[in-house]
Amino acid sequence: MTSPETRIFEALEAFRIEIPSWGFANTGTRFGKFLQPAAATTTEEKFSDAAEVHRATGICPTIALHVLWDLPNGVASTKEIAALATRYGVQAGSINPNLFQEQIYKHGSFGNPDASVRGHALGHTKDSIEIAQRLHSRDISMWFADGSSYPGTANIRQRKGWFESGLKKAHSHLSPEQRLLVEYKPFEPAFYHTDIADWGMAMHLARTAGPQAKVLVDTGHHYHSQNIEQIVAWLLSEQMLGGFHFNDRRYADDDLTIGSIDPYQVFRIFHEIRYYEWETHSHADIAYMIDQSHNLKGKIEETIQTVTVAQQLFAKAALINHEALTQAQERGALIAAESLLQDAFNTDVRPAIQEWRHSKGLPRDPLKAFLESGYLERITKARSRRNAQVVSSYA
Ligand code: RM4
Ligand code: MN
Ligand code: MN
Repeated sequence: MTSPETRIFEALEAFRIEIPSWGFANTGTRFGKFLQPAAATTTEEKFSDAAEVHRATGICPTIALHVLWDLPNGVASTKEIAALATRYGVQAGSINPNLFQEQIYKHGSFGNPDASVRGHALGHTKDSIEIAQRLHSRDISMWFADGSSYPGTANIRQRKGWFESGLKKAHSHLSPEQRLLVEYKPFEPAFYHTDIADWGMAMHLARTAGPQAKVLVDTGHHYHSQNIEQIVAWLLSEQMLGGFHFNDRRYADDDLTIGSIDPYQVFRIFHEIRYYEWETHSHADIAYMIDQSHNLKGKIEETIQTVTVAQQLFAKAALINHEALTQAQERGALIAAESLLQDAFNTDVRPAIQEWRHSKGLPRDPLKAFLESGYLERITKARSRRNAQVVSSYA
């Protein structure tokens, strides 16, 4: 077994995490928004903020984009995005079609009973695939708000069929290196049934769509006490895990900071991935992404905090001795097996991570470096007037 520090260094070399453009914008709850003077209101500002996170941490080279919010002119916006990527040194990451915001989607998108709405949704998905192609971005992330809120109001089987054929059509537009990620969520905004409610439904639809479709696990999209790492282990074993949207939750889809409520869970997820890789001598091709919106905390600071916590939990999982774990599991040595996880989780990996950062020419303390850079003061001054004018009411 190599030294803990070497294991951490090796793990960190490979660990990159994508941050969402919407984490820098003014967002809120369904009751209203609390505006922040430094929030980003343009795509350029989002790229600029993401670049600061990457400068401080060194592990966020890509930014997830939401088509309607970041590319308002669709395919025609790609030139502008490509220029921003060059200017700020952050590449476009996953492309997220928006199939929930427009009025026509009141009764769904791919599952809408109206064929013309389903056609419109597919057209937007095709455009999103083209946007991704032009930006050399691999993953198209499909999240659907589709569902119904009252029993008897939707034909669940018929909608399943529409999803099967819609996703199959979408898949046929992918170029060979692209992937279609299918995200699931048990409820919200629909409160009776959601068309893709869990990982089994997402996996079925991904398999039906074609070989380049995989499942996206958003950690906030589960019922209470669901064993997410078991879902992860099963998806890995089925070669169907495409990526993650990390966030934490206490009650529903709260989009709280990763690890702020249950860091051990994120650690257990990372452990399942690393255990799989060790056992299969393979690299699990997984997109690690953050899906959080920061309503109350400062957005850039919060994103740096998130990335730092993710890195720590990943490093902790790298400390588990897989040989010893396998032997303990085979012997039925329960306490020995469990202790291997607990000891790794309880190790303070922060000094080793600081050393790794230093070896890469990165600041040892990313948040401190950011706060000392003067960037926050500059953007607060430059953006506060515009942010004060944003309409923020719920109704
Ligand atoms: C959803 C889901 C999606 C995200 C939207 C905005 O709850 O997590 O991934 O795109 O929110
Ligand atoms: Mn998500
Ligand atoms: Mn969500």
